[in-house]
Amino acid sequence: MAYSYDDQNIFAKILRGEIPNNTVYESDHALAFRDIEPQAPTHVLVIPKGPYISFDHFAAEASDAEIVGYVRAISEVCKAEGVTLDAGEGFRMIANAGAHGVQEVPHLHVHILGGRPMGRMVA
Ligand code: DGP
Repeated sequence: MAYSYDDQNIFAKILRGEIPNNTVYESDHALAFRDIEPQAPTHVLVIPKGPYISFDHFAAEASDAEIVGYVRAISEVCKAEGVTLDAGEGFRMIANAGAHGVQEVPHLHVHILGGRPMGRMVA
């Protein structure tokens, strides 16, 4: 692997319970908590529990159980927040990666944003 996981990143510390967080969902493979700087009425970060920096690392190295568990966790959070197409008005998922993606925390996380109409995507 060209990149090595930094186990001192803030989300690793949250996973170890060293930093408090506003948890909304937890399973064997994933943890979800509210973003500290919310950009929308719903702004939840969903992270896998394993040491993955980005989606490409996760897809290449995680077990099938971890991948299914992570996807289901994202779905459960959307349902619990009432933003699914069945229960609400929809949402946006964003996963930033690396320097060009402007990833601040080097542990894979999906942002779930909802509760208001999003702007059009612009780079
Ligand atoms: P990104 O650019 O995708 O890496 O965004 C990282 C997000 O993490 C950003 O929206 C702010 C959030 N964040 C950073 N530090 C903390 C923290 O200590 N707790 C929580 N809940 N969120 C954090």
